[in-house]
Amino acid sequence: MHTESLFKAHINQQQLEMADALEHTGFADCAVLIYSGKLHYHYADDHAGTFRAWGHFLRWIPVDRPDFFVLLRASHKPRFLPVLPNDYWHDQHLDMPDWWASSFDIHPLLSVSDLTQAMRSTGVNADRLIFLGENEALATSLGCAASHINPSNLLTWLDYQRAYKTDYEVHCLADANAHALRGHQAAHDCFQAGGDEYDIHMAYLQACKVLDPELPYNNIVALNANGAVLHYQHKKRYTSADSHRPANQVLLIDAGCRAHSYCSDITRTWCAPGVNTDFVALLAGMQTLQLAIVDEIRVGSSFVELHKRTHAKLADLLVNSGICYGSAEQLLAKGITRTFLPHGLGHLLGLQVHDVGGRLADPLGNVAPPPPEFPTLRTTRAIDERMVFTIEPGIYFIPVLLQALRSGPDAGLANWSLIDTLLPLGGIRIEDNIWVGPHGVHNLTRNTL
Ligand SMILES: [Mn+2]
Repeated sequence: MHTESLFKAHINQQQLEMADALEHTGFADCAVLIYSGKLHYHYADDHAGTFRAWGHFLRWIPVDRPDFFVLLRASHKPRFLPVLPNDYWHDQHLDMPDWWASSFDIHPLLSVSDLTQAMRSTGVNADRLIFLGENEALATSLGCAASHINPSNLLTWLDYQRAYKTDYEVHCLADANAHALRGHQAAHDCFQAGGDEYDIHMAYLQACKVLDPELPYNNIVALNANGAVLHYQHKKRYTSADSHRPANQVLLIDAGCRAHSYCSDITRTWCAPGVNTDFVALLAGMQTLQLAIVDEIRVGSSFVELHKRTHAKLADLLVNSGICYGSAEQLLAKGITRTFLPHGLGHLLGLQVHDVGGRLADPLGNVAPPPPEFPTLRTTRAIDERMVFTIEPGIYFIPVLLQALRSGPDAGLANWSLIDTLLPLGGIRIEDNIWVGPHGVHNLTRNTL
């Protein structure tokens, strides 16, 4: 289907969902003004940090810019109020292609202070106006009561619903995957050619034709032992004068892209030729495990159960690869798999890379906490049609966690000589983005729509 018709259907669906949300949260028939957000300047400076619009704004307007508003009223076309100042320091031009702009009534403003007048001309009564977004002072100046500024029950309801993607959103998420895969291919090639973390990161950006601030998150580009740092943040670079540069053995790269603000989140692990054969076999084992977990996804099954199944399979892998002794049951019972996989199996994915509502049991705000032994699991939702989430199992050799195992009562269950060989190689993670569609589970990272 054409993007314009997908987008129109998306906006129609958003209007129905907003009316439903207002009805259920005690705000029936209220108008809603959603603010994209403002720039945050550094202290005593005219430079601002990287801007990221509110997720609930981006679900309506696919442009990530500050000081934009969207006004939603029952039986009215949504109104888009972008502030486009007369500014000769920055380019304030806004491209508004028909495919999305035709879904809105567009009323540009010259300044945020023009909003009051613009709202007055809509005839919306301030008593019946809800404001969503930062800048509560602005909401107050429009006459909104405190109870109508970011009402938590409404935000929770919208957070919960955001897990259900429209066809337009899935289309964007698929594009974000295709886009990122070009970067992953270039990163792989740069790694095999001997590039350092900086070179690999730049190869990724260039292949995707993006700038750093446009990424959905800070790329994790980890060579060798750095792969065991779960959110490794550096891009280590060497000059030709550095004589102690280690050879590339393993690359763990966790990198995504955005398409109309929808994110992809993909991790691949690559070995250079000649890497320790136990590690190469472990990588093959993890690739098989990851695809097997994807195969187990069913509508109605619990993400928590899937996470537990991952640990059961990891226990088998630890035994079969000779990293641990004893039985898989024993490793699970003693929590030893958590030493090697301390993060959750995955998370909801959408306008934010760790999308909202992952632990909500229902739209009313009841929370489903993760099991106490898995506190880092980001989603506990029952898997449902229209959801998109990541599946990202891994196995890591993390010194601080291994030290605890080595000095504890279960040290005898681990093959320390093998672990010491694998420690300099960091770890493995394989991450794909999964859509639970009407015709079954679809891997957006491995298959085009
Ligand atoms: Mn992820």
